Amino acid sequence: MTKTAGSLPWMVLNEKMRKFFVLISLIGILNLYAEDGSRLWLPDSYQEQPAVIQTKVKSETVSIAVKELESYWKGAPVKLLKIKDKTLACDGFRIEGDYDSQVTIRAASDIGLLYGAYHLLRLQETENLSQSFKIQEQPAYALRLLNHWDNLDGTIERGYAGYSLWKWKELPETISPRYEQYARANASIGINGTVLNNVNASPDILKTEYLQKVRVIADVFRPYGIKVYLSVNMASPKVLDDLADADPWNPAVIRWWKNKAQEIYRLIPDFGGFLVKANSEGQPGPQDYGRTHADGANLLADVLKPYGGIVMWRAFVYNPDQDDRAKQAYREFVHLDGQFRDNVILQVKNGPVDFQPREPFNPLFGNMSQTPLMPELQITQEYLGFSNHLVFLAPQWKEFFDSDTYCQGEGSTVAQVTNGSIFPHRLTAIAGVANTGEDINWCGHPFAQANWYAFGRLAWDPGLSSDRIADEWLKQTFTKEEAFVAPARSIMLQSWETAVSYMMPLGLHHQFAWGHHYGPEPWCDVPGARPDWLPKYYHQADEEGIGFDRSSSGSNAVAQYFSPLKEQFNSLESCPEKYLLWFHHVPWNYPMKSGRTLWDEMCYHYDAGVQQVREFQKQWDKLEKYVDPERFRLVQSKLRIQAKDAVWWKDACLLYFQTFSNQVIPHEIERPVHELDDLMKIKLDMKHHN
Ligand code: BDP
Repeated sequence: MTKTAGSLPWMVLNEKMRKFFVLISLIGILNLYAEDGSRLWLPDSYQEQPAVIQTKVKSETVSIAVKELESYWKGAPVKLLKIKDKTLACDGFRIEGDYDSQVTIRAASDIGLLYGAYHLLRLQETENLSQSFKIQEQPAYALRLLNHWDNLDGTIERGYAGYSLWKWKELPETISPRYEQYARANASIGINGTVLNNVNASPDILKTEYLQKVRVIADVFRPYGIKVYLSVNMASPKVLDDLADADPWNPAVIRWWKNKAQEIYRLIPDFGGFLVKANSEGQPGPQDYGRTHADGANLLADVLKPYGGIVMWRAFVYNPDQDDRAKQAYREFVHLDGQFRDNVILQVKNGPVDFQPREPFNPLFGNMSQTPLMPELQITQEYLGFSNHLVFLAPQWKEFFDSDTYCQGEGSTVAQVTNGSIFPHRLTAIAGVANTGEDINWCGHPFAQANWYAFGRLAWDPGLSSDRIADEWLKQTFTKEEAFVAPARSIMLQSWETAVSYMMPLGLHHQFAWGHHYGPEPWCDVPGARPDWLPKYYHQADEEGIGFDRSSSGSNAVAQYFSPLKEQFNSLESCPEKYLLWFHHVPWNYPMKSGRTLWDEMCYHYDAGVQQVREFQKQWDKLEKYVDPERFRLVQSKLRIQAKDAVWWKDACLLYFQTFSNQVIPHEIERPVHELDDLMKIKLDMKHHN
């Protein structure tokens, strides 16, 4: 549009026309400005004539619902009704009506009305709403949380979108406008809680000075239905107030936490609770004093209980002296089942190792019937190309939610064992490690926003398909034009498998460069390093073959799964190929289902990954006319990085593993363009990412 106006010969235009075109150009510029990605998926086209919205409910939350609908709803008058209805418990809502005559949103709570309003706007942007409609929605998990790994100095552990959104130095006096924008974005997808600080928690967060800052953030978030939680360091009483120890059984320690809880709730009456990483990767914890995880969690649970707070105790634990890191969480936690207070929930990463490109589900799911478990997913792409690679994570999370644990026979999926339907726990929750930062577009890569969006939507309803989520996100974020949406959606839906192929196909895992986890370093050897932090520990490549033997003849991690899964994973023949090298050490010449040998199959996977990224580039370039130049170019240049990185991954892994397999790379596939020696010299300077 601006191009046409700009290319007209100015000299021939009269004054009126000139003004008109100046105006059009300005609108064009403003539009472009608006497409810096800061808008996220939220509606932006204000209407001159506000929609008619009726309600008798008076609250800040409902005022937001009214304002959003007045500004963006283009259909018939909307009524917001608060009703008593058991089928609408929690945050649910019902929407009935007709786009052209009358729409009614009913909910049992104010936040339910706000969620209903956002849902209605989402439908307007993504569906054809001319018919009458009736929708009822209820979230699967009661608590839907983001975890920020943000440090108090403004850096973010594993953050790839700039510094933290939380401006600790400016608070409590200065309130960044982004706090409210953040709350609005989260509320629009049903997220209702946020842990503000890193799980590797600084004790300082519990100082009065910081709590006053936290209070200000909590005040901004409250009308959007978002509760604030904090990560706490178990050594806090010792570090902050010189107590002799931090033993959870020490009465002075108990008193300290009691007083702290009281102070917090005086400032923030609806404070959500604590998230704890204890006795993991060097963090202090109850085991330092011979106590168990349950002792530590229960201490905190007891002090939070009178105020309705909860404890999210992480099960991410492993020690270098164990034979298999993947087994440890199960070993440390299953025997504690039944020992936790009812306001404790265990937060468990989706897989048994650590957010790898692909992992089987963590066997703790389904194995602790007396204790609520909450899945922890990683939205930030620590192990998937940071904010450089386009990787849509909904398919990864769907694979996890839909995995059958068999804990109560067939059909006991991870989603069902965690959402309260198989084990009827009152407390149900889910967390995602956030990918936001102060970058103007929030997440670094324009498509990384889709992962924030997908997390919220799946936390609300894990039954939604990846396809539907991609479709919704694209239509709201870019355009509804099918000629754009269909190919862009297809890129998104393939992108995770693609990344798995060029990084770690067939169950390979943790082949990352030391520390920052960006590129490949399967050869990595750091003198004195913990063995379980080195790729060799995981790939176990030798002249015979490759892969970690977790079968009954190896570490026997398979035994932690229910039958028939354990038998299926245990046998080389029945183990799904996508997990093959996770569970087995497989000979290079092992015949795969395709008829190729394992070595050839690996080569084909790496190559397919590279070819797919090239295909994404071609597809994206064809979409130029549908996308504003700013986002188009940013995605284009990120895809170039991704294509280069994919070749880097392929060459590094194949050339290195070839030194064991001693076999040729099949002649049909693209030849390496690097020398292994050169790749082995690469040392990225990634200080900020560590
Ligand atoms: C690993 C990250 C590390 C985190 C840790 C955790 O590399 O930065 O602190 O997980 O979740 O994935 O505690």
